[in-house]
Amino acid sequence: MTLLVCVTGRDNRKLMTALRASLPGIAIREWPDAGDLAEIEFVLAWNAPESLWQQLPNLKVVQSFGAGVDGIALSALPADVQVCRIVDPALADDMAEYVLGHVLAHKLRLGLYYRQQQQQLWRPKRASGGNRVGILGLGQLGQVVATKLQRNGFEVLGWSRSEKTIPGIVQFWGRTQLSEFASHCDYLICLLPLTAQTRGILNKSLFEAMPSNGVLINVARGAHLHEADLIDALDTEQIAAATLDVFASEPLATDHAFWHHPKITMTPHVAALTSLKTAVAQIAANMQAMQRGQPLSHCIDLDLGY
Ligand code: NDP
Ligand code: OXD
Repeated sequence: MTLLVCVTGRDNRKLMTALRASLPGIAIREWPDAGDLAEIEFVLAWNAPESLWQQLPNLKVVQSFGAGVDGIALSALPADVQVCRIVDPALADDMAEYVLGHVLAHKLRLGLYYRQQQQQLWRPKRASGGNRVGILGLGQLGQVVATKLQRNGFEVLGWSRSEKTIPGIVQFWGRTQLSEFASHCDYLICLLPLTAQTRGILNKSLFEAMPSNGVLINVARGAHLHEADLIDALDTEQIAAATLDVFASEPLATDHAFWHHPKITMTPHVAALTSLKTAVAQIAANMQAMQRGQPLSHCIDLDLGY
């Protein structure tokens, strides 16, 4: 039984050491040095090449090295393969802190005062009055973010795929309720998984539905956002500002228009970083569960794509 690590775009030395310590006796290889592909049953993946999946005749499990699974070409996987992801309460707490911090930064106009300080300008203004925060996606992360915002005095609205009732949250669901939901959001947080249904969802029609004081915070995936529509919505004052942690292409190209846009605040995909310790514990537990023929943890629904 062999585990293949195909985690691209990062230095994997600590990850490989931690996996070997947690899974003694298991052969662990790092892509592209995959050895005999017929021996590989379990792949730990992050932005793995799509061509990999058809080369593994005995693949049983693909484990994402993060909360999202969009870096795994689900449609290229054989039908009986299970796909799992990392679910970590500490990751959700980090996300909640990030979102609260950025909502408050906009509410208190911190960006404006940082810029005014550079110019030695003294122009006091009352904090923005908007208090309604809408969260697209009320899953593992969205629900923790919602609770944190409620505890800090915000009115929280949520939008999800299926109908649900969460105490204290004004709930909307399905495409038909999306515009109505957006019309009530002073702050709109995207915490959706990236799927065929959610790609490009942050677009002109959504921005048109939002109030003109509305602020977009995208912490999900860059491909949720139609970039030109955002710039247009900001330039025509359809919405007021945006905070972006994720981008269609990362790192963001140095000549991208977002870098210097006065109404855009950016961070380099740091809203909630996967903890190596938690991730390795979950990967090892799933690898061992597979060996024993037991159920795996945090598997996604392949039909839904999340
Ligand atoms: P979950 O799978 O737990 O939750 C997904 C939520 O989105 C659910 O509420 C689901 O609805 C809703 N949803 C999915 N599809 C649709 C749809 N078509 N229409 C409406 N609602 C939909 O995901 P997590 O909360 O764990 O993570 C969300 C995303 O956050 C990840 O996929 C990843 O992209 C991103 N992320 C970003 C990080 C960062 O650092 N920036 C760090 C970690 C994750 P329902 O409840 O009805 O099923
Ligand atoms: C994740 C991420 O999905 O870091 O875990 O974006």
